[in-house]
Amino acid sequence: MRSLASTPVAPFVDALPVPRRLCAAEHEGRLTVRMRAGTHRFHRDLPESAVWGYEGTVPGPTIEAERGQPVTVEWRNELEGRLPVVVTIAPDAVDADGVPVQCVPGLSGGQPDEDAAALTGHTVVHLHGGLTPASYDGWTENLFAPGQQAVFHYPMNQRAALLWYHDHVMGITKLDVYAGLAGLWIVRDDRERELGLPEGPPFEVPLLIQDRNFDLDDEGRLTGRLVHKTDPDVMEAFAPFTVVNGKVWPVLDVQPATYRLRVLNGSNARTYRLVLVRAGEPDLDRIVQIGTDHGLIRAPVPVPSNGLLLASAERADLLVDFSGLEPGTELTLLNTAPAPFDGSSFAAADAEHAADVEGLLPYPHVMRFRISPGPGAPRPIPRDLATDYEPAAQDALAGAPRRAIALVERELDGEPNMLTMRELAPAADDHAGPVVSLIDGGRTIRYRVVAAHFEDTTTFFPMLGEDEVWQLINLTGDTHPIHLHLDPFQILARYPIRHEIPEGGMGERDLAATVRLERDPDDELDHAIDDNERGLKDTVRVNPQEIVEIAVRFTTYSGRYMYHCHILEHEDRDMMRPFVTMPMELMPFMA
Ligand SMILES: [Cu+2]
Repeated sequence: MRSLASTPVAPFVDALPVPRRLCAAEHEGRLTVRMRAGTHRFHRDLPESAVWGYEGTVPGPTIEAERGQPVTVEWRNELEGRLPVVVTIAPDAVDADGVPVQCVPGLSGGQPDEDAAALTGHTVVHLHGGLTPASYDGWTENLFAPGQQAVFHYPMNQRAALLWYHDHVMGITKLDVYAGLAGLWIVRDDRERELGLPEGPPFEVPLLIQDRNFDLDDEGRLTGRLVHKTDPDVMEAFAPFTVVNGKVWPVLDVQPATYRLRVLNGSNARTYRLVLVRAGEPDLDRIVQIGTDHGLIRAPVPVPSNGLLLASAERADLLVDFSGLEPGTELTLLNTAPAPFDGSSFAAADAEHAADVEGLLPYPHVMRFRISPGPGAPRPIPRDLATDYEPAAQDALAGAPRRAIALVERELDGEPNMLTMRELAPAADDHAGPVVSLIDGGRTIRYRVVAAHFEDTTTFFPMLGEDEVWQLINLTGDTHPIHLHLDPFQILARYPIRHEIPEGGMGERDLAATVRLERDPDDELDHAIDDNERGLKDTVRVNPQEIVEIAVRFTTYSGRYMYHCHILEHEDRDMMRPFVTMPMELMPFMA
């Protein structure tokens, strides 16, 4: 593992910004949010960057809503000018010093992509985690251009949780979000208030974590211009600078008290494994996790001993006890996850040595907490949190409809790989074409591919109110965070698998593969469901050599929705598919 000698800008000098709060109740539930070009300073020592942001800011305002109180947002697209991001594919994966180009600023010899430079601000807004009618869910092709607006109604009939709103335009979500189009959305409810959890400043702090890269001028100085850089070996942009609430490596002064951190990984592609370090040692015992993507879990849990894993779009609700620490004490949040992430572990005790340029992690820094003088007391942590859901049980789901999806990566000559979701259906006995054979002991199920690309015919029609089991079969070498729009799900199982794709088995639409439900002797992943994943989720990490089973029930809204990988470069390269939720009584009329 190699690290770089020094950071291009000083870490832990800018104060952590907290995005402006926009409370729907103070505006009778009617909000106007304008998308605007603006400027933003990502670090004290960086020039201003041109950005696109909600209200022109990075991140956008944090919208706060109350369960059961609908919110109407007029999303006004007032974006002017062209995409404020230079997009490039560097010609080589490493620079003259052998350092991977994604670890350094600048274009690394790449040409600016002219098509990206020509983009004007077409947008569509998705509220991630929202239980939202299909018309307002932000269908990826329903764009609105500069000068146009959309009025979306959000019923907010959903439990308290940290959601986020972001752009979702077909093919360029990665660029619009990277330009700054993302913001947090907090739903609150009475259950959280009964528990006395911190609400609002100073003890509730949202942390939107992203990675960004910047251009260099002719003298090699950072210009602040945003750079989305990939290379011939890695199709995702893994930028070297971690940005929290819009600042590179910020610092937050905290009282010696309990803080509630609402953490979201809003990066395009990077997975974080967060370790809190004090005086060189991991200090994870201060952290208790009380919630996940869709709000409170049933009981508090420690974060995993290696650190808190968050792939793109995953959230964590944390209570961190800073009491008993002397003023001036510093605690640093570090990231130990290399990129692209493949599920492999890294000991928290080595977090300070996690820098690894080959793992596209030149700087593990995320942010720092610094204890300020003040009255301090730990806050008691409630033992029972959520009581409104039961853990999903395999046996209760024995008769539930099952859906199978293979995640595959197709290598292409001269252009970035395609990642697709191959929807599978049982193959008839006389089916002559390629099949995916799923072998579980003595039992074999043969599947054929029924959909391979986003625009292929819809094959998933879940019935409202009916439990379903979806099986996500990862035949790639990377971890994919798979996100379902609309209702949350629970993770039922992770099964280790071995798989083989024969020579020529991966067609443009077809797939031949043998998948065995058994552990490869060389497989070092534990394929466990972490305690903090046993809640209501909307995004799940599907690791290599693994099948993940989830239980989902769509409850309320009929219509056309999407599910996809939340690595935005994958989503934009075809790792996305539609599904249509239907009321049961319409089934007899479906041709
Ligand atoms: Cu993916």
